[in-house]
Amino acid sequence: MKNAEIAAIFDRMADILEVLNDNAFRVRSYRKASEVVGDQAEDIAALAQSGRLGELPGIGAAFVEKITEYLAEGKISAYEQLKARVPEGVTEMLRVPGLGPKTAGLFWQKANVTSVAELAKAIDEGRLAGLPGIGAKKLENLKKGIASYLGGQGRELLGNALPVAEEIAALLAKVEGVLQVLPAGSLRRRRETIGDVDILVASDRGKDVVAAFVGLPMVKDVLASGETKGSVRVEGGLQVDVRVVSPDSFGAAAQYFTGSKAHNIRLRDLAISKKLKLNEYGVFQGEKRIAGRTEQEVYAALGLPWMPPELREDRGEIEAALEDKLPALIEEKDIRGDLQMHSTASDGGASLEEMARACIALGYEYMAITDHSQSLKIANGLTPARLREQRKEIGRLNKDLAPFRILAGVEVDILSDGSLDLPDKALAALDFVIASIHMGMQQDADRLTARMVKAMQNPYVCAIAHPTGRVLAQRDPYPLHFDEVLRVAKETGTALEINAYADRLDLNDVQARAARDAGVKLLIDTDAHAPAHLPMMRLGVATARRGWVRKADVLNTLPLDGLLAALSVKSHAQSGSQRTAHENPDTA
Ligand code: DGT
Ligand code: CA
Ligand code: CA
Ligand code: ZN
Repeated sequence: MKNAEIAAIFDRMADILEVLNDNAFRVRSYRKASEVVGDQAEDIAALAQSGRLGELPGIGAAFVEKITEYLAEGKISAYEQLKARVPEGVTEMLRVPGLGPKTAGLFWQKANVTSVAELAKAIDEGRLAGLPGIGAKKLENLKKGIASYLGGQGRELLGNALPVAEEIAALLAKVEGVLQVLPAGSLRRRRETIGDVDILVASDRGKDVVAAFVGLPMVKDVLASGETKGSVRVEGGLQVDVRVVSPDSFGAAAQYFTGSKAHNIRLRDLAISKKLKLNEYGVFQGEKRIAGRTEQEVYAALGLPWMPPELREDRGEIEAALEDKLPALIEEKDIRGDLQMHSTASDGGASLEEMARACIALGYEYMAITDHSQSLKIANGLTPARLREQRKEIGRLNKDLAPFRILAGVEVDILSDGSLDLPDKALAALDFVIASIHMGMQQDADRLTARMVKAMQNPYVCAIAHPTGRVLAQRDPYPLHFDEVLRVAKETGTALEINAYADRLDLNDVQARAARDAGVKLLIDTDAHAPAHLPMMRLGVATARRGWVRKADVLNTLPLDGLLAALSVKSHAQSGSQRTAHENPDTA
């Protein structure tokens, strides 16, 4: 169905006309046409075929011609001509939050600003102050808008978007006439960042649902409000779209609007190869709808099993499904403990006991406390003596909290030369050692990889924390020869962490999958610095699922004794082989 594409083009044409300061009626006619086409439940192509396009409100002969042209040629020449009249950078400026077409046109024509970069410069140089309607406050807001557009390109962290989406979904579920609510799009697929939130509602009372939605308390700006669609911005700038669909097509809409686009394109091709048609209203055989009410039904009509949204990226899931080889993904309930967190002993905000009680409240069987090591002075890292003190406290708490178990751990720094920040003797006394790089990240890939390899070769290092060091929207990953890291992790029996903290998610989905494929064991840990961070575990599990990770790939799904056995394998194996070598010098 081309409805959405055509609606988007008319909207962009209206934008460009407005930038060009064209007649306001003309601009409005394009906005109206965009809305009518976008809200149209029936396929525009079908309407065109039966000659009923002109019956749509606001769609006169000129629009009928443009739509017909698009359906036949895949483009609209009037749009191509309009685009040629405005520099591309000026149209791009419209994507800066808070910058509308009128203002963009003004900046272009009166100050010769033709890109986002030039806009930022012009504001800094004070060249825009004094233009009609442009006050200091407006410029201040534009600067913020530019920053948010450039950093993250306007995308929000999954960890921030998820609670907003869930709160809105819960409120919508209470609206009269609402039968089902589903946050779809990239959020349902649990991508690490979210462009906008797409929520689907099954109801026969579209207008009332949209009215209730745009009236919700967290709504800051209403961008659109129609018969079946509403679009708003909430506090913080996140855009949320709601679409209301009939219960008959809810499954098809869920499938379509969950995406990804790449996954959908593959499914559509599969449908075509079976002489079927797939769109957001259902699966059709000729005119007859053969599926649409549930996603299950839609996939089944295409000869596929239902598949978890996290897999829907066209990364081999369709091939796997056809061969009945989809992985059984890890689930949140499989997690039995959290093995990376900090307390007030280093840079955490809560005591060891508070963290432990919070873990118990989450239903965990164990946790590891992993405060920083001594070199990390800004984080008040622990010396061997302070670690010994902490172990006494752990012993006392373990008596009180049994059968819950606190593992004595540390997050030991990998120093610039690859040596560890604590002597082996201090590490040997602990239940769990996770090593990580916090300093010297500007080294080249050869040196960083060599440091990590050396750390993994230490028999007491159970795992590597946040292996690439990236922080979303703040810091790129440091360069590593990742294949070499995987090879040594596998060879030494060192686990790699999927750090679940919202702005880390490190390993990411693709790296987690590579690790799994290489047979490397994983851990999913929150790196919590307070009890409130512990629930971020779900973000790590989501990332693991996007990486096709199964329960058996993740060490902290094991019961306590299984975990302890797995953690000690490495030091035993290495001291074991040393012993063998010592007893049989010939084989050394
Ligand atoms: P985002 O918002 O950038 O994080 O990513 P999505 O995946 O939520 O993308 P969005 O919001 O543009 O669209 C929601 C879903 O709608 C998308 O995942 C798949 C579907 N969709 C959107 N545009 C197209 C399209 O042109 N073709 C097809 N087949 N599906 C589309
Ligand atoms: Ca989206
Ligand atoms: Ca969207
Ligand atoms: Zn760390």
